[in-house]
Amino acid sequence: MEIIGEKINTTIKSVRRAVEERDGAFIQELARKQATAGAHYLDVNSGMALHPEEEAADFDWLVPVVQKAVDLPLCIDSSRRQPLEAALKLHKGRAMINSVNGDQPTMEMIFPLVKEYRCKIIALTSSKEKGIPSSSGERIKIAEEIVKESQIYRIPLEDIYFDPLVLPISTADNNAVLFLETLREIKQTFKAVKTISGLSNISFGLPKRRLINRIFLSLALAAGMDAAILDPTDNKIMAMAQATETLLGKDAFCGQYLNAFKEGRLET
Ligand code: THG
Repeated sequence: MEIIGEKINTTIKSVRRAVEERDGAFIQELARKQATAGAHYLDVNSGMALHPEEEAADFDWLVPVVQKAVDLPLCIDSSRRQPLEAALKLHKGRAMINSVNGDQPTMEMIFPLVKEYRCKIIALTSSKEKGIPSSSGERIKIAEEIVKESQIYRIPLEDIYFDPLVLPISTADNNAVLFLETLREIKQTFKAVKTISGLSNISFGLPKRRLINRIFLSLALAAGMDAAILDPTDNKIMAMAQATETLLGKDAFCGQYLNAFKEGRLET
């Protein structure tokens, strides 16, 4: 499983302050902690900036600050052109963009950037017109439109990470099942594409959210999910992820599991 560390996100108050005050040490500490914990990408979000120019200026500062601290590619969390271009110009390695959806103007803006900068791209199965459809069939239809448009630019299918979108289980009993069904159908329909999720919306409105999030991660991995946006400094979720991958036959001779044990990464 590929892990995208979620913690450099201005929806978190302490991070918002650090970005506003240009507190590089704080951001670099968050970056190092997530890298040490096993993140493969770091999500970088400055979505609290109201104006695109402001968000672009934040990325001008954030991208080099983070990449000076850790040798990891970033997941640029924006859907606006100016901030994305600012971030991609400074980024070292192959970035991921978070995200495109099924809106035609958004696709026509994002896919040329994906092509030019050889990015990976997270694609949400939603659109302005349809919102987040309540059936997996309608979500697959949006995914089909995204795949079709992406092929105009010859984006390799394995660089597209579909996010089937999680709605809280507290608002409809079927929301987790709907997510898992959509994920399986996307993998069956498009074969080479990847799947990803932020997971934590599932537990919104319930107590002991991390309990729900951890079990949901295991279920999603069993359904074939390739990547997750999560807090890699949460030892319990990382231990669960490792045990699940081993159980799913993705760990020859339990080597990674035993290694994680030796390094003390299974202590919860
Ligand atoms: N899919 C995609 N992108 C996403 C999501 C997704 N980006 C945003 C989100 N979901 C994933 N990122 C985060 C980042 C931070 C936190 C949760 C998800 C977080 N939340 C604190 C909490 O839950 O306790 C509250 C914030 C705070 O401390 O103020 O840390 O699904 N493509």
